[in-house]
Amino acid sequence: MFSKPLMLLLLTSLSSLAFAKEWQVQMLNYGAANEGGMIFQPAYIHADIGDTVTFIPTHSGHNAQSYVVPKEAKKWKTPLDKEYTLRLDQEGIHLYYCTPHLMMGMVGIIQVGEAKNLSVVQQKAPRLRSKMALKPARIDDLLAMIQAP
Ligand SMILES: [Cu+2]
Repeated sequence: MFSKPLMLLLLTSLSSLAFAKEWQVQMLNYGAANEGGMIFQPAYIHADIGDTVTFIPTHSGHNAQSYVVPKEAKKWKTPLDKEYTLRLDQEGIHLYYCTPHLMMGMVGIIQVGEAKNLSVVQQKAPRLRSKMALKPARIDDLLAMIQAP
């Protein structure tokens, strides 16, 4: 049998390596009854470093494009109507939108670990919000879900 400290060590390394979570975000023409049209689902994710997020083109005509990314992360843009997997290797917040449907309020947030770039997100969000002719309150709701330290 393993000693207790060794067991703890094994469990710790397993939880950080083997159990990286694979998130999925559906790109939809309509959400639940009270959510309205053109929506990412889920629109807010709190992930850990090492997790992945795959954008699924459940309905056609959508993509996802970063607006703010964590400090050391690269900007990203998924091709229209194609599945795309994003690896989350930097801590902080990704604020993103659907290029064709920003005007209709199609935005999302991925928080990776701690919200290290929260001040940048708060500073840049109003400009994105000003382009949301429909459902601008969606971005307020998402910003309110961010878990700050
Ligand atoms: Cu869209």
